[in-house]
Amino acid sequence: MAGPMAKAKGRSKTKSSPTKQDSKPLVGIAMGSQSDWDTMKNASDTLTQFGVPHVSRVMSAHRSPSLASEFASTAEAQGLEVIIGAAGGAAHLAGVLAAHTTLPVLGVPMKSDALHGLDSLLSTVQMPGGIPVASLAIGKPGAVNAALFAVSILANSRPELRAKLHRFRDAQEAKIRATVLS
Ligand code: RP5
Repeated sequence: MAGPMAKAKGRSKTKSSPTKQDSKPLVGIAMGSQSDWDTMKNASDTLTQFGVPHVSRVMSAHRSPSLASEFASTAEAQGLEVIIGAAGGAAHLAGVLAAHTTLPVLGVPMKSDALHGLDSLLSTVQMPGGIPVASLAIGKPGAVNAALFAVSILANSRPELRAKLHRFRDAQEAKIRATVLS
């Protein structure tokens, strides 16, 4: 199926990749609406950059609650190790996903029309004690950072992925050091 409805990407093509042996997705990217895909594609692209297999799905905590609970409650058995949950408005998707799994859930608040994402941020970050959601920044920076955070979690047991993260940071710093203002 095309688009974000069921999109598995990022399988390694190189022998040395830490994820070569993992044919199944390691990260699940869930978003509340297809309208979130423009933003969440940045998370998918970042995971692809690191060669991390992942799947992107649309599911809603309020429009398709059974799909969201089924996705989260079967995620571990499916081989997923991290879930990214993105939603806007009264953004309870990440919290609902976290309620159905003990896998780490990273929440990305979407920028909303009415309150520019402040509603999404507070809905995602203000989880009552007992069910954690790690919340990232609103919008694209949060989407990119959620993917980087997922990579860093996966890197705990994949040294080659850790090395890729170091190379990523080094390149980022080199770019800043090379910046010349005219
Ligand atoms: C949330 O409502 C979604 O995550 C999205 O950010 C927001 C608006 O959804 P649409 O009305 O564009 O489908 O559930």
